[in-house]
Amino acid sequence: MKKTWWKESVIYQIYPRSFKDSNGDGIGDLRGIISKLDYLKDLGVDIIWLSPIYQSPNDDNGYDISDYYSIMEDFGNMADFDEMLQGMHERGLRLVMDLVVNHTSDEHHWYQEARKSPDSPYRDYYFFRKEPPNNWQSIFGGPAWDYDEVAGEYYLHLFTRKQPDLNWENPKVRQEVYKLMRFWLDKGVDGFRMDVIPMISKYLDFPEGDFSDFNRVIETLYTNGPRVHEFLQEMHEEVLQHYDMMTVGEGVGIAPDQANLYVGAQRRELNMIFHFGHMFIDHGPDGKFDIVDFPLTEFKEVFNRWDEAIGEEGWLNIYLDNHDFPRMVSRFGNDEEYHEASAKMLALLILTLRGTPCIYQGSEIGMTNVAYDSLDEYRDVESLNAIREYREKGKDLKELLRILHVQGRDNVRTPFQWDDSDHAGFTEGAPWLKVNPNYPKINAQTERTNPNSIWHFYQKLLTWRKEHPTLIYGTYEEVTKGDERLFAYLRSDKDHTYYIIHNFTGRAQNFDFPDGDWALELSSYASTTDKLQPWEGRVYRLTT
Ligand code: TEU
Ligand code: CA
Repeated sequence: MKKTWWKESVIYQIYPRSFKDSNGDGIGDLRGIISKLDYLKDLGVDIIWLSPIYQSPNDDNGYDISDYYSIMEDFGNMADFDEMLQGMHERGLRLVMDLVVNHTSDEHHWYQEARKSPDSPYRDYYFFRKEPPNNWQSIFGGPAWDYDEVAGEYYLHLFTRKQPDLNWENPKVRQEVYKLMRFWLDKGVDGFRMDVIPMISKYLDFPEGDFSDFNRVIETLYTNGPRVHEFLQEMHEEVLQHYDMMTVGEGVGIAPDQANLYVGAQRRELNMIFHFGHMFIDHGPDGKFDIVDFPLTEFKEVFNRWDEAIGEEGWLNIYLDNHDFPRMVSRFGNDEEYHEASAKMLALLILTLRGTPCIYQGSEIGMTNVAYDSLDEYRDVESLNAIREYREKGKDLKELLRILHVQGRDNVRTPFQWDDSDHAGFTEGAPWLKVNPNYPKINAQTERTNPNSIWHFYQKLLTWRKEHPTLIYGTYEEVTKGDERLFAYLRSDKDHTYYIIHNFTGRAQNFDFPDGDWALELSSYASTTDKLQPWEGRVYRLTT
């Protein structure tokens, strides 16, 4: 397998709005990020993925772009951007930008022009129809076809009404995308995280969807359209191959057996994707707000299945949360009694599975979900749409509040908890989204003072991983199949074999070793016992 920097690196995702505010307006910004570059370097990550910072009316916090060539005013300006990029490069950090090109904002001038007349040269940049051709639903609720008064026609939006889908069939659209990519790459950015990239090619016969299973519709009708690979190969040919860069696709809707069509090294498309196997794992037929239980075995099978499907041909991005999904310690660990233990164990998990890990901001200090006591505190458009829908249909709003405590995207968007001062040291003003009230206990300052903290465990693991290439290129094999308590696997290459074991329960557990002699390499606990302690993770090295 070919060795490259993007396989050996660890990514850290910044959600700029919530990272650090520098000017007291309550909104995180680029100068805030600049002030924290030493923090990131010290932690030991290699690549920063920045959620969108382009000009946007913020219907979906920047995932609705109105100008790809300028910086959102809330975040600063191009000079701040250049300084930030330079500051990263000086520290040996790379920058990956979010590329959101399945849709634009309806305030983008392409859409503004398009809606004016059927004869506009921009009309074909989007999908307009006299009547909705099918029953498609928006991923954020309501119909995916909405009537535009000015256009006098319906237009397609798979996300909010203010996010019209671009028509990639039009070669001009594709050239516009390649052009904006070159603009940022020529500035020196090191890659792109591609938002909903499997959605760019549409089924032009627009088949009806069976919405008794929403995720199924996403997988079969909204993604992996007939020309998606052709488009990505063209993008590779025109742009990607000309730069030393990395690409990671948001792999929504991609099934394991389709993965290498996107990331197989011979395909000349993307370097890696992140899949949704474990993100959709607790979604019932009605989607994410229809929460269902899942056993540990199913969680493990997701990783096994994907690792096997990728094999030696492609590459994966490994993550347990991001700006769209609940906090990993709240969702897959225990954010109460075993907060510290489970946060550390999950850190060990993401840093030892096979693939390029991505740490979402705040995981390194064990930030948790938030449970606002009122629906009025929510800001995310997906939650706001759900609240409106529940109101309209007379459904139980208390129940919705409970659901949002578990699944709402604002769980991960609360301001970063820097210290125990007002608003967690995120801002001098009033934060755009209320800080999690647990900040006096959970914050970066406390974490950095305590040598046994979650933060220091991340720091230690990040160094350790770099020194052990087996963790990067070695094979992966789960060895606790069928076990509902433990998740253990072997990582090996011709030089070394590691046995990595995680206790996914709040009780001490006995465990077995595979054949051979094993020496303890590290534990997520300060000291070990015969049994695995609650939510303990360990690494053993084969010595014979
Ligand atoms: O997400 C796309 C996506 O399909 C899901 O992650 C979706 O947001 C989630 O399941 C809904 O709960 C990307 C971005 O990551 C997200 O923030 C944007 O809102 C979305 O695309 C539209 O650009
Ligand atoms: Ca600000």
